[in-house]
Amino acid sequence: MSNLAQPPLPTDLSASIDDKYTRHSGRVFLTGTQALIRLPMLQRERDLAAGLNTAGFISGYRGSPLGNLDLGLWKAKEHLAEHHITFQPGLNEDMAATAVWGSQQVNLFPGALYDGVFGLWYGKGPGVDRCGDVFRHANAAGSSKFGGVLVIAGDDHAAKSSTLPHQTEHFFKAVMMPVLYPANVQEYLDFGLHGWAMSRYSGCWVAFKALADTVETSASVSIDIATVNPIFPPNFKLPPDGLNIRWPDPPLVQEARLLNHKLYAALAYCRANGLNKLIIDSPAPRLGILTAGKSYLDVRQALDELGIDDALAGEIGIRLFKVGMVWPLEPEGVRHFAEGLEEILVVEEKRQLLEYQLKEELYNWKDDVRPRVIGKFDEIGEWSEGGWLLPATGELPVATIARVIAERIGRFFTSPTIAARLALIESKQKAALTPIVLAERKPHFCSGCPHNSSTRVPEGSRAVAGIGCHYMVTWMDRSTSTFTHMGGEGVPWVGQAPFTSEKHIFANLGDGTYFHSGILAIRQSIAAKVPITYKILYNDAVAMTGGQPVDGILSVARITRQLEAEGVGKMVIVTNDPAKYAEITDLAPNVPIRHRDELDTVQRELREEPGVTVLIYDQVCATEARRRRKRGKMPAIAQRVVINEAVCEGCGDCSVQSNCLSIVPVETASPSKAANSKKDRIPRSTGKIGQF
Ligand SMILES: Cc1ncc(C[n+]2csc(CCOP(=O)(O)OP(=O)(O)O)c2C)c(N)n1
Repeated sequence: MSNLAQPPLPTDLSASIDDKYTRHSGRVFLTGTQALIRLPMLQRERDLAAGLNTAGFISGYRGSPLGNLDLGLWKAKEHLAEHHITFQPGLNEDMAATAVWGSQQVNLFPGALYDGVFGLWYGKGPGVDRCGDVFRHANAAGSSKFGGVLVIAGDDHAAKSSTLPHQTEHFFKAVMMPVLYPANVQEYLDFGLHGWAMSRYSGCWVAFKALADTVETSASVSIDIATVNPIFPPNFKLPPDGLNIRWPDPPLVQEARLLNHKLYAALAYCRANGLNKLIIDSPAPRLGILTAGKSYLDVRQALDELGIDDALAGEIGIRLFKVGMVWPLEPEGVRHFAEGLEEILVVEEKRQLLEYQLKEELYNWKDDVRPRVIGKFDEIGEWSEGGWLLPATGELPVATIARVIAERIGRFFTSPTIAARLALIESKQKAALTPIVLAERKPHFCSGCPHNSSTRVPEGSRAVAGIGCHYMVTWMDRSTSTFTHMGGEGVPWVGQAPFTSEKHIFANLGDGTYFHSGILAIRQSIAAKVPITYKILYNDAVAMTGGQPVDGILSVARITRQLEAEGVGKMVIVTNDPAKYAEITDLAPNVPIRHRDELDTVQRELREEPGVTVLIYDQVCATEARRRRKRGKMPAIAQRVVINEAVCEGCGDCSVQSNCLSIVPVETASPSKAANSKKDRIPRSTGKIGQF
């Protein structure tokens, strides 16, 4: 599909599941996530081969599309240990980045056991946003000579699994961190190794964009460490004291080093190693297409669907340039690419990053070389709603890219084939926009999920949501609206309470989020003395991202003691299993334990209390419970409720009460109450209710 170098075919055809981490040459089958796990092992192998005794340090925080990375790293524990790689997840992204910063300081002090420690940070877009302060400081401080830092940012352009779409390149530009954007799994390995080499050479931390579309794909890739051979630019003059981390290091000196040298060193590295490259050239070039990452693949697909192969592209006058380092944009390569072109179409997802940089590189360059640059807008630059050429919202469909390419080449080249292909693409796009199945399948709590019960609020009250599976309550008829980012739960109330006649609200807060940062939100509410009840939904798992444990020690008892020390008012534990508390002796004093059947009463009591109160809802995540039972770590369910079809009148109340999707309506010969009722709820229900 592309001109990217293809790895050689294997000669040894034996295979095992562990090959991905143990093979030293040839090809292995990897997902993007597995490539990120193998990558530090390859780095250590490369270093050893170069006579360096290095170690690796990985830290970060989970979140899609990097939700499974920590699970994979835990599974690969032995392989990582063999390669002297330590994985220590952060309590949150910021703490993780700070720990990675530390990995670059190892060789500043006596006692270092290694020549250097290469660091790897990971997190999803909102986690990157959270790290502004630490990234700015740590990038200015720099990498160590035989360490280097790679910052893996998981982006979700279409908010498929996020509360907002995100694109992190602009953030990295703000903290002046060079950004690599791999297009496929092979480039995860190649750019990853280049990233560390560039980081060591330039002293910068190096960002690495991992999009769901690439990190969640798999491919057969080459893991030969010899395929990537970093070249340190021979003609680039480094300052005598180098660019790496040191101490002491005054702020203005750091700023000057970064702006005067480090970023230029990164550009020189990019140039010397051909990270940006011309993929298709033409003897008589007219239209250039500049693109990167996923968009590069989309451009290739668009050309393919238009029936334009590389040879025809050259004949038509198309030049295609693929950018590997999207910020800062290396000028020599793009100027060379631009020379002789009439027009350049920049194809990139979301808000423009390459387009502005390209214009900057060309504007004052040569009076006679000034190709038109279009991308998000055409040359008329209509800044009006609907004026976009390649829209920045949502995802950029291949059909849109194909249409724009066809239109732009249509000015000097037409062919019946392209016209026919375009018509086909457009009709397919139209058909895709008209769904055949109109039913929407909204995500819902799992059957047996404690949030089915815990997220109810008593009549007359309302709740606010937070990040986690429980966020889905905002889609249900449960008086719960608005939410915050992870760790801000309930705090908007601090800015509302003084200005409203409303007396009290409930705020939902998952235990994973409490541990990540949410305890600070509670502290803020205590400081502001607002009347609020935090419902800490203790399901003993970071459920939404795959059921990971919190990254340290947490228990209901610990939470009660922490919050008592913070100064909260009344606390109550509500649980499906009060009996287990007979053995728990380390709760904070005066914390009653109530059965979940009393949830409504408890909430009515707490909303009358002054200040910040806390309800800890203790019931294990249903999916986690299923896993534990399967592994023999939790007793089997002793009691089940069965709905007998023969006596069920089909009132539908079991569905309403349990909120459980596993209760399936069954049509029987006898009439159902619900079908006759005004509400016309569910015709007839039957099913097993486990633990809901
Ligand atoms: C800053 C940030 N980091 C990571 C995420 C990804 N994320 C979404 S939900 C979630 C888990 C929340 O767990 P918990 O609070 O225990 O709630 P549960 O899913 O168990 O209901 C995470 C880590 C995010 N949204 N924001």
